[in-house]
Amino acid sequence: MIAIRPCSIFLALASASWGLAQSTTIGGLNMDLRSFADELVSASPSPSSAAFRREELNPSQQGIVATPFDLPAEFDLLESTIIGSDLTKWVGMSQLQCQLTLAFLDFVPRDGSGDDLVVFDIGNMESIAVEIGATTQTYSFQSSGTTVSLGASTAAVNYALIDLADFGVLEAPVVTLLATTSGQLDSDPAAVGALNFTVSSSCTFRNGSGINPIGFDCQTPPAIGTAWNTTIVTTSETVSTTVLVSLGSAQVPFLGGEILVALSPPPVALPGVMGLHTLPVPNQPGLLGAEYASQGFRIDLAGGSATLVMLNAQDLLIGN
Ligand SMILES: [Ca+2]
Ligand SMILES: [Ca+2]
Ligand SMILES: [Ca+2]
Repeated sequence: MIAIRPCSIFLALASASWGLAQSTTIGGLNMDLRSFADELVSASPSPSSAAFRREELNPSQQGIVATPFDLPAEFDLLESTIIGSDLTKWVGMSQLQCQLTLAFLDFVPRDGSGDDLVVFDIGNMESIAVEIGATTQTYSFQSSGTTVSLGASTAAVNYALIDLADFGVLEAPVVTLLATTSGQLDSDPAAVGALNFTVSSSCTFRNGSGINPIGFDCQTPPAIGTAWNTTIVTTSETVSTTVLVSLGSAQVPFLGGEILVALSPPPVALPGVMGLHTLPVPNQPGLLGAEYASQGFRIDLAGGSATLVMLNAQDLLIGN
């Protein structure tokens, strides 16, 4: 029988949230790595036209290496350069017609308090135009006061801070960057990230080797300020059910099944009645993006003996 610790779930959730998030600090901005753009939707003109240049820090020399895009993988190279949080690679937008349209898939920029979005630029401080919805605004880059390093090379990091209120939108899942200059003094965006964001809460089915019966599900997703409701399928022999929530996942053989949540630190048990367990998720923005593992358990009484039935797991992403 596994030990169930009825300690404070709120406390455990709240204290665990920051430990899990992977973040980076750039120019005083602390950013979750998942808050950066995830996909290059389109680039115009064609990257193979050499209007774009892929540039990256050379680890062994001072200065940069400039690499023109070449067929056939130019779009993918452009995407890997602008997507994510890596500032050691950036895109030179050398013609006025240059446009990059980016999509945010997991952490979607939203209009919160103050600035909501940041565009990082490398080297000289030029300007960039940003199109969101039907509105285009132009920003001059400002110094972040920091540099990015790779080996012996360093480059200045600049940024433009963007308030979605200036675009009249509540969310910006798609953002387009447009060059404002042409020639050598081109803008050099390296990354685009969200400072305020929406996260879609989700439950993701997981079942280790598949030996555990399936019978644990989410009725509602784990969103802050709401009740996260779960269900466990019971039988006529079931005498009790339990849901355990843990900081991490596991796959440990136990009593003919598998424990799918990490047991250290100890998981917490959700309150509830048989088959229905609920957790009120605190309305704390700091929980956004926190990830947990959960698993359903059942005790069945057959022929006078109790059997612990380990069910599938659900991996949780706390959203809003
Ligand atoms: Ca992202
Ligand atoms: Ca705002
Ligand atoms: Ca620049």
